[in-house]
Amino acid sequence: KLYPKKHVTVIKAPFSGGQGKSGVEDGPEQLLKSGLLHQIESLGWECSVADPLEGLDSAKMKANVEDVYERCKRPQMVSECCERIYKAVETCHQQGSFPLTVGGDHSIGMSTITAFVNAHPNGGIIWVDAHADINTSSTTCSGNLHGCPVAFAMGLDRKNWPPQFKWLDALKTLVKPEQITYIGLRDVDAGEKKILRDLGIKAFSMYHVDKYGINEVVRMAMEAVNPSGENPIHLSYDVDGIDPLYVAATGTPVRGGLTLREGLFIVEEVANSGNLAGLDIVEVNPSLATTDIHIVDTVNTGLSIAKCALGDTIL
Ligand code: Z70
Ligand code: MN
Ligand code: MN
Ligand code: MN
Repeated sequence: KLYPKKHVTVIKAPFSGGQGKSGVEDGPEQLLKSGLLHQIESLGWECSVADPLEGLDSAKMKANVEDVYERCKRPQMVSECCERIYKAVETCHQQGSFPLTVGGDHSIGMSTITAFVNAHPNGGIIWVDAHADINTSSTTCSGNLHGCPVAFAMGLDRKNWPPQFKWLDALKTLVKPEQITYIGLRDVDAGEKKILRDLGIKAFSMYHVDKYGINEVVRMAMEAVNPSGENPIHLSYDVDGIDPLYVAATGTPVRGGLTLREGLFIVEEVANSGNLAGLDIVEVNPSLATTDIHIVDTVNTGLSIAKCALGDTIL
């Protein structure tokens, strides 16, 4: 059993430096305010909160126009925050507490998945997202580092990394192409498609969800990253993987996404395998709602993802 102590650490990552819009830094507080901790406890887990970005002046860091390296926007801010988040996730794995990292934008995925593979070198990663987030410092068109965390976690294009990423450069273990797969893709840049093809990274787009059904897609995804069935799995969940009908309050909504049930089934099935070792819930941006219903829908989707990860799903 991975977490016999049934202890969760909610790692708050109120971080927005990986993209331009503001508001995503309010995601963690919004989920906590809506009862995340109470929900976790009512599912029978003990719960504590970590706040690794406490004391940083995020607004000031985000406003620093000098924080640019070639195409990459805010490398200093992203690196500094992501290093702190890495350490918080690392501590969880060392202490046997389930790391539930709540964003914030998806840049922090570079921390959660590298901390995961350093604790579990044979682990597998399932990245649920409309986007592949595998642009390198050279292929990114937007310069937004939340479009790049997978490439950084894999050490791609390392020679062109902004010099700030020393902590990442020093890690013993990085993510290998066969350790990661995707579900929900539908907005992938041309440069990213080439990287996915060249490295042979398995990916299940919305086309595959339609063609095979979500049950078969999750089975294939788990088989891809955990062929023995015995290794831990980390789930990095960008809420924009789910259709904007259910998740409107997010930075880059893309039509034609997972239904709410498909999106939750992924989490239930990985949790049922007994191998779920960590979870990220990212890109909840309450300020991008146009009505209050949008906020309620989006936040409730985040809460449901957490519930499916930590609760028994069998009646
Ligand atoms: C695009 C880029 C992205 C999330 C947008 C978009 C990346 N590929 N990720 N929203 N969550 O800018 O690199
Ligand atoms: Mn662990
Ligand atoms: Mn996305
Ligand atoms: Mn993402």
